[in-house]
Amino acid sequence: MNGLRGLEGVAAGLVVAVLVAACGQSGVAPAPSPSPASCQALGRGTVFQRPSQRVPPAGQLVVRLRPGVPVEQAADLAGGVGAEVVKVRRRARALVVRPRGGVGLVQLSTQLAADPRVAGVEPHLRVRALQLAPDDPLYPGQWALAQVRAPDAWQLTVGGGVKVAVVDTGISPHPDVPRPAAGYDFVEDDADPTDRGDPSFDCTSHGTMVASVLAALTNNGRGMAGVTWGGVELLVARVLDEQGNGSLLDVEEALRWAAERGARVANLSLGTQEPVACPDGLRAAVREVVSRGVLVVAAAGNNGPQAGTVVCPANLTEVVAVAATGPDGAVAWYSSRGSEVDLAAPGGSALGSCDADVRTASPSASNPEDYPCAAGTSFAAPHVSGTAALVLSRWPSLTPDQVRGKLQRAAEDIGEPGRDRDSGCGLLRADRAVRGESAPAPACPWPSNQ
Ligand SMILES: [Ca+2]
Ligand SMILES: [Ca+2]
Ligand SMILES: [Ca+2]
Repeated sequence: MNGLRGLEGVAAGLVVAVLVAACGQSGVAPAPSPSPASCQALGRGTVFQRPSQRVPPAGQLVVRLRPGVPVEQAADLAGGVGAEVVKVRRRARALVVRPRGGVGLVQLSTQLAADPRVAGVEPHLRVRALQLAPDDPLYPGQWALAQVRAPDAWQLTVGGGVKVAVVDTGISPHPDVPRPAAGYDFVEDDADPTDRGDPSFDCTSHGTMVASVLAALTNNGRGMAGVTWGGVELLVARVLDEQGNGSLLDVEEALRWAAERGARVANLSLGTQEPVACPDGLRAAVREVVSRGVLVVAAAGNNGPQAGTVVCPANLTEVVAVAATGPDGAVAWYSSRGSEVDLAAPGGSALGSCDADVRTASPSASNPEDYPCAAGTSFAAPHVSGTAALVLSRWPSLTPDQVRGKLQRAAEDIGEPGRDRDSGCGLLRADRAVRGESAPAPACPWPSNQ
């Protein structure tokens, strides 16, 4: 029995839980509290919207025809040099072409310019709406996006196409959150990762909240904005139950599942209750998926402010451990501290107001389109995961260590000068990261796992 008790003790320490410090008010007055059973039917049949694709197509040329050359010759002209016609513009007497079958753009341009029918060849320049900010009504209050300079990063990319795994409580349908590209439920061992919601929090879904910070549909005139504008492909692994409890073995399994599906980033807004050492099996799984191209990002924990409080899996060297900041840009009181902290990102002050906490999207029992505000390192991690996806959308061939190095060098040194136990390499700077720039005086000048 003693041996069993001892094992139970170990097992209890390795149960993972969501890292919410506080889950505060939403923007909408709640309806009378329903029974937990009513949570299960919430949000079904919701119509999802995707934002228009804003990533410009690369590698196209505009070909201007000489006077008298009929535009009907477009296909013949392009086909003769291994290109295909994307579109023809009669009034401009021009066509847009792209290379086919491995022909380089420079070579194609040279060949086209040599054709006697061609007056000139030029790059296909793109224009964009000159808006200053997305039109989502809650966006002006989202201090977290401003703190990491996401709007400047969005001038370059909104993260199209990168696969990001959200390993969490699953996901619930919400009109401002993209539908997952793939999912699996490791709690119930089925293919449906739907989160039925936590009755103790008005049936809100932790996984949906985390996914919304990372990927809320943006500039859709609705609700909130997310770091990647909904442009990423979400791989949803449900490893935590409605109350946010789960097993580290399922996390291990989910990481490999995500790697098999081509995830480039895995977000783990979860951890052990206490700052225990991770089991060797989890470490091996993390090393394996990192070697397969997955950057693993985890919430540092809400066990601050003493040093040595970073929980598993964030305390693994191979994992990017994320501390939480409040709207003042300083590390929040609850955020776990220790040498394992790598970066700090907005997680809120846990003061129970949307001014101090992080805006999220999640259906609740009282409102299928709720936007609750919450605090915790759970909400700091997806800011880093989302920014990593933005970086990968620009440079898809980067390894996880290279992405991590870019994020760490770009970070703003906060707190004590240099790398410190509260913020690691400092506050996330999405703008510098997607430009490939280092901070003027980075706390972590080199990619560092130490
Ligand atoms: Ca299920
Ligand atoms: Ca939105
Ligand atoms: Ca510092």
